[in-house]
Amino acid sequence: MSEYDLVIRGGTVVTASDTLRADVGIRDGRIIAVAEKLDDADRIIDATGLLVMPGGIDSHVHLAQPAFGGPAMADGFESGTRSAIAGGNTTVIPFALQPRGASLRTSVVDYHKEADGKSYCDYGFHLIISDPSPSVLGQELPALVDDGYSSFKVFMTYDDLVLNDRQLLEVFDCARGCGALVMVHCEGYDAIRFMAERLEAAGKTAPYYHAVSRPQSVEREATHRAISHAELTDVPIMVVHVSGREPMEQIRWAQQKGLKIYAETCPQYVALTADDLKGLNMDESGGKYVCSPPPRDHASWDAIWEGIRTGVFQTFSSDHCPFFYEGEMGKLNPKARTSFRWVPNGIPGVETRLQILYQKGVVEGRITVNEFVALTSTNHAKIYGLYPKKGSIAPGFDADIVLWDPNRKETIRQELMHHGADYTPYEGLEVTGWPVMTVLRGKVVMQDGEILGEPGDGGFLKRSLSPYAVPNGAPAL
Ligand code: DUC
Ligand code: ZN
Ligand code: ZN
Repeated sequence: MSEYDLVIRGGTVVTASDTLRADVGIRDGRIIAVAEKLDDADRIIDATGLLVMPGGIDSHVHLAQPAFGGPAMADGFESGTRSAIAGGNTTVIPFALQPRGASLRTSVVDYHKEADGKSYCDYGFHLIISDPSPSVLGQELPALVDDGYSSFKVFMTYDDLVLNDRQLLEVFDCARGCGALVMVHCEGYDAIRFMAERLEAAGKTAPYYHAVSRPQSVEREATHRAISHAELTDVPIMVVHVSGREPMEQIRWAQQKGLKIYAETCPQYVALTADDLKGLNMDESGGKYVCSPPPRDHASWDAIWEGIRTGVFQTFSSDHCPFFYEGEMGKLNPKARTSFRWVPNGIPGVETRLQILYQKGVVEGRITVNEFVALTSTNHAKIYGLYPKKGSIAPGFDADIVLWDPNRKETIRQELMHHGADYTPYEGLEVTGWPVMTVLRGKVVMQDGEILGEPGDGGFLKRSLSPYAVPNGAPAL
């Protein structure tokens, strides 16, 4: 019997802290050696000229989420995780959503039925709390956190999901008590409703007005409010999908005060702008880019880079939330053509996240390759209770690895994608740097764009409490 099942030989190993020429030895799905030269393996993969990095962990994706009567998502677990591994990811964390009035536990059980046996990569679940009733906060949520669902998301907008300030405070307080990390969607419900109704009354219904209806001030105000509530309850929070300078500055201000406020940004906030929503002459094609918060402008891209470079942002996630463009279920469906308000809200991106950050960050000289690994993998593992199992290349970690060709030039195109959607919002974007192999716990699941893995290769991850969720220390109320 060989010492290793697999040796990845001759590559450059990149972690969040180091870049080194080393071989990686794998046995039983785990890394057991990182050394100058390893032999004695059942299989040797030649990684000469390639970067050997921890597989991407995308801690913000939406798969098979209930549609509330609207169009269904373009990805369930099978196609969504197929797309994830094609893009160099080995773990995703989608959301088990509690519909109002439903039990949280039942929502989780139902979501497992969507996922189990279908996933090409490993997965955990965040929870979405839409109905923080006394039984949810008193019993269900603490029990689920204990069971490995150690983070949840709350919304400050959307009819079906919005929590009022009192509810936010109750949820934050509960998170503090059970050690969970709260992710917050920061956009103000009333301001958006006000704007949307005004715009519609003026006949401004094209997709572009989606962006006009939720400007940065709406995001800034909600971000500040969430931070204030987090300060009051002394609970760390993660502000997700931050789109530009105004919310970024609120977060930086809070961090400089010593509050544990973390932040995530996404490819759409460095690669798309609100002008993309104009489509051709303000027609419906702009619907392809409708997501929330909306993409902003080039000055906002600069602000996001400032936040990435200075450490305001810890994670770079896709917020993959795929809908079709064409057809009855798509962004062009008849109801969606009547107003931006009804355009399915979200864009695909799990397969292109790494390439976009590598191009715009590493190739264009804004971040180091080590920062790239931190932003796409290591920090996700640390923040969401998966470390030291996932997120690095060192003895003891799962052998979740992406082999990256730093010289490969590609143009992002729908025909390269493995997702269920019928378009990519990044069509035509030229990048240098591409994932050429994905290894999940020692198994090669993607090579040169070909999917070699199978549904069911991925397993559910019970996550630990996040060390990032530990409060600053004020006595509990
Ligand atoms: N928030 C998300 O995180 N994803 C899609 C839509 C939204 O509002
Ligand atoms: Zn959101
Ligand atoms: Zn999202």
